[in-house]
Amino acid sequence: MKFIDSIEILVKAGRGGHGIVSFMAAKGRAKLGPDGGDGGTGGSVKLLGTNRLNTLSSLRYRAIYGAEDGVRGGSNKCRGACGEDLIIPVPVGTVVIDAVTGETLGELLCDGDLLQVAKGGRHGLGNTHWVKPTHQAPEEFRPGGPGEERELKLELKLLADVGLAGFPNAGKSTLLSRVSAARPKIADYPFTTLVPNLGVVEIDDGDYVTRSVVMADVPGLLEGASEGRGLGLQFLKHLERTSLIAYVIDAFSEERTPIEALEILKVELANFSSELAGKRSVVILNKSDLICAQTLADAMVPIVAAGYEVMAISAVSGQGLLALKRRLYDLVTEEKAALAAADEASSPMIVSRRADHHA
Ligand SMILES: Nc1nc2c(ncn2[C@@H]2O[C@H](COP(=O)(O)OP(=O)(O)OP(=O)(O)O)[C@@H](O)[C@H]2O)c(=O)[nH]1
Ligand SMILES: [Mg+2]
Repeated sequence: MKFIDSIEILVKAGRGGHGIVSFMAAKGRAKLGPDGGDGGTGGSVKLLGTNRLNTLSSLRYRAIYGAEDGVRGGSNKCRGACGEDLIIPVPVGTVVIDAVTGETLGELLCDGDLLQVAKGGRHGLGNTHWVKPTHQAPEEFRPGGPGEERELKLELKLLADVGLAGFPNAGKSTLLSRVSAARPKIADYPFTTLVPNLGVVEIDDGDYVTRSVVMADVPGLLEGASEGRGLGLQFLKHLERTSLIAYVIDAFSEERTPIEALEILKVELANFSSELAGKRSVVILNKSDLICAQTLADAMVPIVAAGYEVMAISAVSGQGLLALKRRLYDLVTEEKAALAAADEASSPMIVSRRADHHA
């Protein structure tokens, strides 16, 4: 499932510092010789690819990203300081496009990749550069050049981190719409969702870098989906690359108890792919606003006994959503780290002679 996260920003490099016109002064004599220093180069704006971000949402809070100007030169041939570059972290996979010309400027493919998107203004020159035998007191200088300015469109293809699996009407789309800016169709009948929806869930705990996970809401599953009931299992392929499966269960359902619902869902997932069913998962008991605390607690007991982590929420009232978002973020982060470590462990390594001998 492709979903494009995109954002437009204006980047402005710093202007170069001006060169100056200045002369050494000595007592009694006005001008000894030119000593106007050069200005400093303006700071450039660069994008830095990082694995620490997975969406562009942290860039949403500012429209203009400007680097520092260079400082003007001083007398005594003092060179002005260069403006500092502005480095903007973006997720790996970000494509950078000039919003005016439509030209693709580059793509940040690896952690640590740097792409300059606005070049700092060139530095000015002091009047010392114009001195000649016939021109001992030059008044010329070169001002600092303007920094480049560009409107950028950044685009990122998102992959879902958390996949919602559940019966029709369990509240999957309601949940996605409450925790993200996605606006899937919601209605009180089964199979409201016919195509998958993705949303970026931000976990804003006041940090500078906004943490987020990408959530996928797919059409509901029925018992027997693997035999083609309902919409079948075709949509589950969108959950294959997620780090985490969240089973969304209607705690108020009269048709089946939450543990029964969970078991059926698990069987259907396993029929589709054992890898999918074996993924790390959590259980979300939704519609907790419709049942009393005791019934809710009783419903959780067999789920916990079956080895699942379970969280109760109400996608409508908002109860439990903050805790859920934080937990999903932690779990996704853990799973991603575990996957990265497993990748590393499966790369070729040297086996010791002793281990060989015993094997
Ligand atoms: N009271 C209550 N109603 C809810 C809650 N969450 C969802 N609903 C209602 O349940 C109905 C189904 O919600 P959806 O979000 O469309 O369910 P879904 O799981 O996406 O359904 P499908 O797309 O058909 O698979 C709607 O009428 C929602 O308003 C909740 O926490 N409390
Ligand atoms: Mg839906």
